[in-house]
Amino acid sequence: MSNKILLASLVIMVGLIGVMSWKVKSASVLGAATRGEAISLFTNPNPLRTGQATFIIEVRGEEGKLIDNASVGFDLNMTTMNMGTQQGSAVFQSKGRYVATGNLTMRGPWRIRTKVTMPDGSTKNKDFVVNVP
Ligand SMILES: [Cu+2]
Repeated sequence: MSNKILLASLVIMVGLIGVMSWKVKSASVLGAATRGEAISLFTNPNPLRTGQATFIIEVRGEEGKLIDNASVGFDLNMTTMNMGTQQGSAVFQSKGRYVATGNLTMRGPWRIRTKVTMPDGSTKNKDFVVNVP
């Protein structure tokens, strides 16, 4: 094999590995995980199904630091019709994660609205739309 072909194959392999690792990182997180302040949502089960579901809300502050002393409120309803709003406070678990539960009584699109009060008193809201197949 010539050096040029070897070099070309190496470049392609490194490129492929880069694309693959990017896909793995972005697979399970709903909502952008950025280096700065961010609210992310994980669900259990994933994918969702009708019935009880657990919503894990992860809160990051500046420079992506996990925030343990926030206060996290949520409400839950369908986007396409009013099913009655389920709401409450998510309970702190660990490492910037707060847990809420809800009852997904129907298939279709549901909106989880989060209301986060950071330790410094500033507030951040973020909505997530999830589908129950
Ligand atoms: Cu409905």
